[in-house]
Amino acid sequence: EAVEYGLDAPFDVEYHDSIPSTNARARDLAAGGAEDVVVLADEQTGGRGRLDRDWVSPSGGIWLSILFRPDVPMAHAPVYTLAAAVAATRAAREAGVEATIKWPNDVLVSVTSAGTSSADDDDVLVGGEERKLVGILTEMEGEADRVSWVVVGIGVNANVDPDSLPSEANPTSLQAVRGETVDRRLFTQRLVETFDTLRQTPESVLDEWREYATTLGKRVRVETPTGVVEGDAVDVEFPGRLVVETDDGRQTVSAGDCEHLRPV
Ligand code: BTX
Repeated sequence: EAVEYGLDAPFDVEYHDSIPSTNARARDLAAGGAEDVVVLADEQTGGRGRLDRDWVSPSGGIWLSILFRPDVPMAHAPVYTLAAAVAATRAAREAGVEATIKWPNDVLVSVTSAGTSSADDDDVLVGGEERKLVGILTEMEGEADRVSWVVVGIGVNANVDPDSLPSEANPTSLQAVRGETVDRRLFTQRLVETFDTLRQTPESVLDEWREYATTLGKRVRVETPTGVVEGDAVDVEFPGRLVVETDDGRQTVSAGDCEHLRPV
């Protein structure tokens, strides 16, 4: 299976049939001095989401972490989360799945568009809902003026049964939406290739991000460690802050400070 994942991108590839977490493995590799590595797994037994939440990662998904060492200050690192969301969304759309981005790090599919390609799916009956296709977890270490390493973890529900994922998260998968399996090698190739381009031109990430975003133009309520920000989400600004027009004026929220965002 490892051979299946030879990537045509400037990264070494490390493939595991099963591993606790590709992010944890990539962090270990970073501590050992490695750079430009993609860690891939068919299954994770201890996958992690943000804020130490679990990420359920059965066999058939695309669970990967990209380790690299960009020459940027720590404060710029959130842009790589947005870059990963753009790369995953572009790859999903190429696979026929109309994915959209919910700030800061969720890639979703709305049931309506899912319904067109799997009309006999029960999911269609739910109506108007957005389901989670991809999760992204970015971790980093370094000094304020320069990161030492960044690990971008991307979890794509590829060929997995959404019923095997936590139902409260409203999960879906590429397979469920398409009604057939997706070529994981090809999807991974496109995803990593796009990410590789975007990481070199971070200033180009936001335009494509805005194109795919569902959050902009909506009224939102964002929970942060310092309180709730509620208002109209009007824009995203570098390196990933959401601009919210509140009753008390314009406020920005950093991607890392978002504990929960919901439309209101
Ligand atoms: P998050 O904190 O935004 O989302 C975590 C929440 O998503 C969980 O609390 C659960 O409700 C829900 N959830 C868990 N598993 C799934 C799933 N497979 N599909 C949909 N919803 C789910 C998102 O965190 C960041 C996830 C990053 C995962 C990648 S996979 C490769 C790398 N290794 C690793 O351990 N994490 C990253």
